[in-house]
Amino acid sequence: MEKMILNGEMKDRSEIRIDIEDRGYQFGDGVYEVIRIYNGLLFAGDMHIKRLFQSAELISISIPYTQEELMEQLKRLVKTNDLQSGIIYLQYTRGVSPRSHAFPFHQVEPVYVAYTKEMPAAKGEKAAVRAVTAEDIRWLRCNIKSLNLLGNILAKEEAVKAGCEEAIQHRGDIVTEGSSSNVFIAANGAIKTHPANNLILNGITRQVVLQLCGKLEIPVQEEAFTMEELLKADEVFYTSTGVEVTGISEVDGKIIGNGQTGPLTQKLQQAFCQEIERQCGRI
Ligand code: DCS
Repeated sequence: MEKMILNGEMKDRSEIRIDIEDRGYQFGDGVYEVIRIYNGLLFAGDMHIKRLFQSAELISISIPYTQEELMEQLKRLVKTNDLQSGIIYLQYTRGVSPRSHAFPFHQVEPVYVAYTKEMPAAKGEKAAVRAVTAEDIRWLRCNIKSLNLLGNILAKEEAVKAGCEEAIQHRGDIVTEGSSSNVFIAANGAIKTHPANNLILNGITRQVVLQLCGKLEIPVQEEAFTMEELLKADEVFYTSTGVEVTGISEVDGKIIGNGQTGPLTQKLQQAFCQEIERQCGRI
């Protein structure tokens, strides 16, 4: 039986009860992370845990562990569940308190849940996918990995309705990010992606890809780009813990490049695979 963590304790799913007045349930008042596991090891685990602490701090939730303690718990969970390939999902909510918008008057303990899910590691070449564009209707603190995902969900639904994999969001003319991913373009041998400010989530995969661009000496600009640049780009790709580095073949029906994963994207996919291998061993 797979175990989960509730507030630091390992439990069976059937033992876990979440209160109706958990502020995560009623308000989406909490933060989360999704961490990939390859060969039973956390990929970029430190970066994810650091971001979790940052997100929590930005909404004044205090996590009662050190980053090292939390990491040890997650490693133990993966080991207990004998997970080789998959993800850890974890979330922290502000806790349980009678429903009222204001923070609980009396200090309450945050509620922390973590569980694992199997997901096969993609082997071999990944096919490029189709995307649509969608107006970015989210709030102005997208740098916080908040449980509040309504804007993201509505954008993803636009993609699903169009038979596409992802929705590329834009504020007016400026491309921000995917509904659950970061978006990059390549034009004239250089790469562009939205700067890590309050308008996007600074993806861990994004950060790894930027480091890899540095190593490979691929020119990269963390600079906002327009819808026109997106549609005219030589290559478009998107990144996340789930999709890793994946090419985009078509945006709103317009073919990008030759409609297949472009050469710079391929180069980064290979480098990303090597980075997985470096951290977690061969997959
Ligand atoms: N932008 C948004 C809005 C996201 O939700 C995510 C990840 C990313 C970017 C990419 O971040 P990572 O590279 O750190 O994954 N979303 C997670 C999610 O909700 N499921 O899987 C990943």
